[in-house]
Amino acid sequence: MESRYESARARYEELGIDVEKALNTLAQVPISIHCWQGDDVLGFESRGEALSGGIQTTGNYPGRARNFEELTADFKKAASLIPGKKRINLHASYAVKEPGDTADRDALLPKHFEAWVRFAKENGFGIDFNPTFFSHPMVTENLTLSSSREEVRKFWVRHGICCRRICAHIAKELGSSVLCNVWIPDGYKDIPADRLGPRQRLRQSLDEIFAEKLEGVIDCVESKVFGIGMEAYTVGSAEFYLSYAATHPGVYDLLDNGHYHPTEYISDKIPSLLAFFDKVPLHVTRPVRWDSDHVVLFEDEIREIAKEIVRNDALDRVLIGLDFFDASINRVAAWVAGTRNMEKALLYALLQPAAQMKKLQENSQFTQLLVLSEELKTLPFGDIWEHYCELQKVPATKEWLAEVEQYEKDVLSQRA
Ligand code: RNT
Ligand code: ZN
Repeated sequence: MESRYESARARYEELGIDVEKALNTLAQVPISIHCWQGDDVLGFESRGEALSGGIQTTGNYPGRARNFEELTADFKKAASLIPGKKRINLHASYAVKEPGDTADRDALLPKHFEAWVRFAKENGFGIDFNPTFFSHPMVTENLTLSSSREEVRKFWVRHGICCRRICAHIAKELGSSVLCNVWIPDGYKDIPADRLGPRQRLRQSLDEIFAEKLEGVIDCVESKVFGIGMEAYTVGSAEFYLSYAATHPGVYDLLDNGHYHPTEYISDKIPSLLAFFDKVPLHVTRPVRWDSDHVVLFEDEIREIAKEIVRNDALDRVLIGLDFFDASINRVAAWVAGTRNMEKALLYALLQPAAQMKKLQENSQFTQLLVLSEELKTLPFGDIWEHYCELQKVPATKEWLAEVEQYEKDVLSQRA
């Protein structure tokens, strides 16, 4: 193995690529792993409600985590098979409440996330956060912050406000900023009579939510092209949120690569935003037809996204988070596969002769650029990746799956 790594390294070094530096850089990049892959986005509220809000998990694979203990155990198992630095991305619906605590979404407090903070501290994870504007009876006709019913709108504004305070608290506890991402499902199935009104109300609601200045909270808003069942109109569209972020310093525009028209790519949007914003948060996922949330694979667009982050020297400005949920396969394996693929894509990007390629473009040497780009695709990348995994003390190859299968046998299959 060592010799395969050495010979692969030599191939990259012929192109002027510093492989050791790439490995060291990658080891410092945090990936924010979404907690919701572990339980089909259901959360701990157990009001017997199904997932709603234009998002859907398909499948009924056995062994879903049903509570904090199970979800954190599964997350830890997954994390042990993934190289690199990790953060855990939470949703407000994963509040951990004492029996009898009836605090609704608009009354959540830092104490409801103490268990998560402890878990993060014990394992050296950072935390990111999402208010949960779906799967709740106060989502009326698929509307939250844009509702014309003032009691509904106000309820969700209060939810946003208490979530930001929770984020500030977590940030202080961990000594690391918390990304607070607002995504709402609001939209209409068919052609609306009024497209502007809901957007004006959403703007007003966001202003109310973000009014309080808080230390350690990085606010962002996430657009979408359409939700399932809300095909005609989405209040929080790309233009809406980009305009909002551009006019509200401290609020960032989160790009989810499952949320655009199929010929639009966020790999091209990242550098556009980098020209104007100091931070660009991401939800990396894989869209397939109408679904926006398949497990991330090591495919072209993921590599292109990673390339834009690395080549623009933006590893500390682009906040990489994942967002997929698959209930048709082993959920722990889905976490591991998707996150390892993000890591892989970053490594792949770090192993490109970026300066040389930029030069070729600037000198209009497009033939050379094309040939070099193709050459890179067949270099012995796998040997470097396996070496990185070994350095990180995680399985280098698909042998990680055997560990997940064992875990399934010992733990997941015991869940009734
Ligand atoms: C939905 C958005 C949103 C959710 C999570 C659960 O389309 O992508 O980010 O997936 O908040
Ligand atoms: Zn998302």
